[in-house]
Amino acid sequence: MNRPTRAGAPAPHAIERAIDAALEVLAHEQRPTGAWAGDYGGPLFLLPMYVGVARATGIALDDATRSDMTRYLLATQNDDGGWGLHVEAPSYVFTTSLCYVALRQLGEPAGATWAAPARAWLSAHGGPLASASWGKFFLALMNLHDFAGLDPVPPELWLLPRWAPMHPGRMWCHCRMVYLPMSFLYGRRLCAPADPLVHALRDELYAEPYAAIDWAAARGRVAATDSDVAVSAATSAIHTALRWYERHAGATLRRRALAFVLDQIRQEDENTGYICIGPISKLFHTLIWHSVDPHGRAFAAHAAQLPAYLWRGPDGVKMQGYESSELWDTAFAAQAIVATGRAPTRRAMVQAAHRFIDRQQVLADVPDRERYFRGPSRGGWPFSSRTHGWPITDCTAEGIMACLAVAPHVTDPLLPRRLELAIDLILDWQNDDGGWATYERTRGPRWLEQLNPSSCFADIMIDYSYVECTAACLRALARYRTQHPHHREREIAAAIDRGARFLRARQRDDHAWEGSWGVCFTYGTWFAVTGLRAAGAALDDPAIVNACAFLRAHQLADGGWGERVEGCRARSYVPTEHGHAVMTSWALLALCEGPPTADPAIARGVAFLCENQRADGRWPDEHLSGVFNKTCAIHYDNYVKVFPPWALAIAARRCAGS
Ligand code: LAN
Repeated sequence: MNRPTRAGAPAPHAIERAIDAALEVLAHEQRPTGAWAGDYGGPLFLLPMYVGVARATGIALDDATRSDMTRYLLATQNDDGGWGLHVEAPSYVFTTSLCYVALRQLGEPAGATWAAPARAWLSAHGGPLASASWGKFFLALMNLHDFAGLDPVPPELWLLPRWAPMHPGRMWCHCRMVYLPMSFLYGRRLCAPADPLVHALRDELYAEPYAAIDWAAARGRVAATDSDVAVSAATSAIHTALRWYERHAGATLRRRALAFVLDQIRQEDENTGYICIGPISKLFHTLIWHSVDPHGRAFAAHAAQLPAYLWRGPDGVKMQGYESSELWDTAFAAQAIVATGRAPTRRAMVQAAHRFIDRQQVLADVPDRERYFRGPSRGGWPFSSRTHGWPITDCTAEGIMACLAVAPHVTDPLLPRRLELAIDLILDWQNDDGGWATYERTRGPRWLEQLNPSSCFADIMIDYSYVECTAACLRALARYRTQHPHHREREIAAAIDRGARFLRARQRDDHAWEGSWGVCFTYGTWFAVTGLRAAGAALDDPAIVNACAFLRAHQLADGGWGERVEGCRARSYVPTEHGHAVMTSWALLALCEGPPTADPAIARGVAFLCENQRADGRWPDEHLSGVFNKTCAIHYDNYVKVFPPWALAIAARRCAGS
């Protein structure tokens, strides 16, 4: 494996065999629903929160689950004793504190062999008092940190007039849906009872006696390990003002604010079938309903949906970044199968995938949507399932493209009206800068990012236009109009033009595009190149030619491409030692959009993929290729199954000169 490759591409029949073997793997892994699902783990702050919430609410974890969670946490401990923000990251105080607490809550003794190095790492880095703010907040919920040491999150912010630039309704939906329940928990100072384990943990976590800790002095303290994003002077000033407010907050206004927030929470629960938009809000809502009404319907419904977020893998049980990635995975898989030219012989697989995608399209807006700060949903596709229901720009685009790609191969292609709904939503979502954001049009000013209090996640305050989302929407609009030229013809043409201009403006001086949701320049460049080409850029457009040259310059000696997640934070290309099948596939898919001259880089990339495929049709495990908010890597299990056959098929056609 990873031998330097010959100069030429493998023989055509060898490529065909590789594609067949990869499709056999996909066929084997398709679920009866028609979907592909996969491990969506990676971040290490989620499972400990799950364990803590289960304990605080009395949700029992069976023995097998406990031991598999323990196994996962132990397997992800770094050699220095700590835990990273994600499984490949150096240790953070945030996750080390939380993972330590979780292991103890799972029944591990303080004298276990993993525990002393963890405590030593923690105390050498300032202990929990130096954690990123979300870590302190969670410890406070567990009664392991005083609320006096937290930066205030007053629920009254939700009562600001809607036009206020700082109104939470203007924030990126993931940020506001984390701070929404946080403000309730903070407003009520909700925390778990101080049982014997809590007392023991207070002694284990802190250098000084818990009662003697100067919480006020430690406010705003963050270890260097947890400081990816500087907390600005403006944020500190606002925290000071909010602390003053906290001391004077009137009970009536607080009651009103808490009631407002709880109503928002209730509606989000109903809109998402108690899944919630993401893992943190899910856990916080569960805690809240347990405190509001432990015997009520809402808490029971939350408890029932909690395991949906767990993934059981060979490395143990983890909490995923979303309850599933099924729509996203299935939309890509469907497009990949069609791209290989094998849809006619894989009819059942394609038909089932299409049925799944068809069923996940959201067909109605959420009730009373403006009151709940929701945009339109009708016609969109979510990342996981229709039950979750939050539609996303690029998931909608991939949904459209998958449906268009499979249409000639299925008995019941998506109805034209349903495609129109999706296209209308995409048109509605375009930002003034010509780009597309993730879930909503950008609602807040850019300077709001200055108030990001997280210290370990970048770009969380507002929903920005992204290269990938924009490119995906361009591909979908362009592809749609070739097959349905008469629906909103002029608006589509104008949207494509503006989107293409946005992409061109985002090309960097080194001719790459920076990705935000995959690692990193390979991912961004693949999206941008295919988006621009779909928008009408010529094969020899300088933007395309230069981008291809950038990719060629980063091809590794083994013929593959590979980038490390560190490059996302550093905002520069950080190569891996050996090629990666996923990144090699993205690079190949981009290069195949370039000028049609014989390209030895493509031949070598194809050879890399063929040589590294195992006898069972799979490619070996590799570094995580997904990312969010610049710092946290996340695992897309199906990428390594879907992208290599897709890229091989496109590149093989290219090598054959067709
Ligand atoms: C996701 C998952 C899907 C992902 C894509 C659709 C792949 C992307 O193209 C757009 C952004 C999106 C929707 C996305 C955004 C950030 C998410 C929701 C996640 C990476 C999954 C988990 C992450 C979420 C923010 C985790 C919780 C942490 C916070 C900082 C709030």
